[in-house]
Amino acid sequence: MFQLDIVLRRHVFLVRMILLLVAGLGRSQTVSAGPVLTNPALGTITLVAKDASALDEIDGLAFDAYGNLFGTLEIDKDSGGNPRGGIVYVDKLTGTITNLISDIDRADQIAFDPVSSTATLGRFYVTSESRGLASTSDRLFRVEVSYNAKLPQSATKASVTTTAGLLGLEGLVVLEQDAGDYGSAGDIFVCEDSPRAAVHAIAHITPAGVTTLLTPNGNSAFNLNRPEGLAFGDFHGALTEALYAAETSRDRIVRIDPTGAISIFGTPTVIGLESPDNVEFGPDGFLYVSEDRGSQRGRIIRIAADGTHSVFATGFNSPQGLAFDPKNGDLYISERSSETIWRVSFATSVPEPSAFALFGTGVIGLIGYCIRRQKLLRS
Ligand SMILES: [Ca+2]
Ligand SMILES: [Ca+2]
Ligand SMILES: [Ca+2]
Ligand SMILES: [Ca+2]
Repeated sequence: MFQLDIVLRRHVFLVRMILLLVAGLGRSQTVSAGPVLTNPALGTITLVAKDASALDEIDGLAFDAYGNLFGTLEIDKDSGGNPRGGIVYVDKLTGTITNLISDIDRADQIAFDPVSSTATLGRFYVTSESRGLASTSDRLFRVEVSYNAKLPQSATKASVTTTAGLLGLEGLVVLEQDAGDYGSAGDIFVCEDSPRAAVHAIAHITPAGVTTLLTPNGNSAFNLNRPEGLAFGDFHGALTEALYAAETSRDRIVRIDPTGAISIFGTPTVIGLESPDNVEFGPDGFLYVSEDRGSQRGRIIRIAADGTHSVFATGFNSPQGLAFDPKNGDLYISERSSETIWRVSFATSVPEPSAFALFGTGVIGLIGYCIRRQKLLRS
């Protein structure tokens, strides 16, 4: 009887597998496969939220120090010229979307400002990729989020008046601490993905609005062609801190010195980098890059401190925003063309390009990252 039972179970199992396979083949014509990690051992990808209305034109992503997730909606003005873009709070556990601001024209990137935030008031900056004329207002916004029990309740916005006119702002960095010749804690960097031919500036802005253009600075060698994402970091101490921009029209990531001098970082052609959009430093010491390519051709690339580019994930529909959860290092990715947010949960040990790097940044780096974030939460 025991033998017969096993044989029967095997048959049932086989029939179920065949049915699942047939059902899967049938569905593959209509249901997209969704994004996948190039190396499945690195972790898992799960869906956080998908909402054609609430996540319309979802672009930038950012966390606050409490681990709350925020996103920007890069929506165009309505036919009457009224701005409709804005900021949403995304409950990362339930996927529930709460609209906090809905009158910023083409809100693009959002960054938490740990320097001026308090326990009850979170301060953020938001860029507007407005397509109007260069202006000293309504291009960069300061947003204040009120909390109740560490959860966002409501938000207000105010335009930062800059001393130079800016247009089509996209990339955004807020310095978490003093950074030598780059500036002081709380200073802001933005870049213009502007329609003004050959005048795509990267600007340094103080909290008071004093604006200095790093690029172009009178030397055409410093000109950029459509800089989009911006990140500031040091690959977990492997390099000196520097500013990095995704130069989308030239399919490359560039390093920008405090003087505005530009150098190409690594060799993007090895993996055929195309239309890089956002750049974000991960807790594992890599610089992550989203590729703004539709029809499931968008990839997430990551770059090691030595400049090596590798394909981290594939199958995205215009991936844009990237943000790492300060609580556990999970990576969140927005898909603008699918109004979707995905989460990558990393396996416990984060593989690194070399054994030395695994010890230096994979484990110790993660602990250091968590300690730094804990300090932020307490301050
Ligand atoms: Ca944009
Ligand atoms: Ca963008
Ligand atoms: Ca853009
Ligand atoms: Ca883009």
